[in-house]
Amino acid sequence: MNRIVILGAGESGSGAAVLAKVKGFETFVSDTSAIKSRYKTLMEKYNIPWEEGKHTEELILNAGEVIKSPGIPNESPIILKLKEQGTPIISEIEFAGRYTDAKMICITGSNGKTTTTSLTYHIFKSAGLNVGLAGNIGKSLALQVAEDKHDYYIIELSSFQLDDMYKFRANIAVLMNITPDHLDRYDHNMQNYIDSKFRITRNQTPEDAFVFWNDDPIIKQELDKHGIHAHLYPFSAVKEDGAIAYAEDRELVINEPITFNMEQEKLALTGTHNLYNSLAAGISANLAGITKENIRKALSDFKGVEHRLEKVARVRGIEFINDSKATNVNSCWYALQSMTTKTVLILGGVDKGNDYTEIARPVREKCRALVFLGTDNSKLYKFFGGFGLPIAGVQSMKEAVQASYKMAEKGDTVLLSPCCASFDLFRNYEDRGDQFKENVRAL
Ligand code: UMA
Ligand code: ADP
Repeated sequence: MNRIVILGAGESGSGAAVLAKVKGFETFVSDTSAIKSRYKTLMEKYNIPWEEGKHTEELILNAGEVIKSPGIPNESPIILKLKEQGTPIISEIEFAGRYTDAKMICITGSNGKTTTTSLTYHIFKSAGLNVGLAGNIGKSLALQVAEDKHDYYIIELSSFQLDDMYKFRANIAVLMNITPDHLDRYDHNMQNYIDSKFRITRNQTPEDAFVFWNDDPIIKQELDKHGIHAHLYPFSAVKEDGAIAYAEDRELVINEPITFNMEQEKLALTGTHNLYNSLAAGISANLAGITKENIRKALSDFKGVEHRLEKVARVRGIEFINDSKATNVNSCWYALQSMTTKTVLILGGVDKGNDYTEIARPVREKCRALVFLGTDNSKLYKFFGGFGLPIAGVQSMKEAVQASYKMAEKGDTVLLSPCCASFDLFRNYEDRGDQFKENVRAL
């Protein structure tokens, strides 16, 4: 048990390594690719041995426990070998949870995680609390537990991170929604993905809180199947049975644990999906005892998150919006839902088994034209080809921006909300969004 091996030396692995080392474990890190220099520097600072370009079995199979980076699939040969010999495999978050008494506010869901996590963090931070931001948002929890020490952590959790969590307990667990995503990692079985999301409620006690969207059909159907002990805080866009928070008469209302209300118009984030995000963040802050004044102020002065319905510029009366983070169909549905003008939609990329039926109606109702941006646009042509809309098929962001600009009319919006991953033409969704912004600014 005294030897801990960490697989993957990215953000989570390097942070876990530092924590393992400072807690006195014999620590070893192994990565199949070249390790980024900032993570090498961090490990060297703590004298942690590592290897790159391979997973050497003799150095890994003798571990008492293995911490696996979330990007490593369960089917990878080294993981299969470790499982076969019964070595416990945990996530960085599980490991970090053992070494802190801080209050854990954990946020998961298929969409809205990063926005809700950032907004919740903003409220806690603005209220003057000693709070850390961690998890799938890009910051290792383990490193903060080793180096920073906070009283609260606002943690974004992906299903991959939840998969390797066993004893971790969220004081406040937030489940935004469940729609198909990452099914390639779940044997194309939706139930596996759903079970993974519900792991956020594991180990919760009646003193803990489970905050969730009351109108999500999957959450509704699954709620009774997971032995949840936490106190329930369901929210909805409208006042309805069961919901303790909602919008009513242009006000955002939270009834528990302390009554709270504010004018909906004052919310920094707009659109129905962002109402959900504001409700979830508001409930969590309310549960933590943050004053109404502080919650109101922070919900209204939040600056938003890059690449999520981000206004880029208005060029000759055409508004350009960057929603590059919309990497699945459901998030694009919400983006279209919040459009108030005719829209030229740019979509496409690496399709994760998408079913575009969900956005057929808003596309017919709101779109003036479509731009398909991907190395293989055939599935998009097949689905949308008969809609009677002008279509441009392109293979670079420059062409996409130019084609959309040409097809849009004054007063329209050009929306990049791709429904797909970005890896065919871009490094990642940030690169895709950045290239969009550069090309818009160059018009
Ligand atoms: N690797 C191996 N062996 C393998 C496969 C990969 O050693 O068989 C190595 C890679 O070479 C790489 C390292 O593992 O160096 C990367 O691990 P990782 O992909 O798990 O990435 P981290 O840098 O540790 O970042 C992870 C999350 N990444 C993923 O889940 C893919 C980050 O979420 C998260 O911010 C970070 O931990 C801290 O918690 C990113 C993400 O894309 C933002 N998440 C997905 C999403 O939001 O859709 C789930
Ligand atoms: P995640 O971290 O879960 O990917 P983000 O907050 O980054 O979520 O938002 C990703 C995209 O999902 C945004 O571009 C937006 O269009 C959409 N979105 C945001 N919040 C929600 C929500 N509560 N429900 C559905 N879609 C949402």
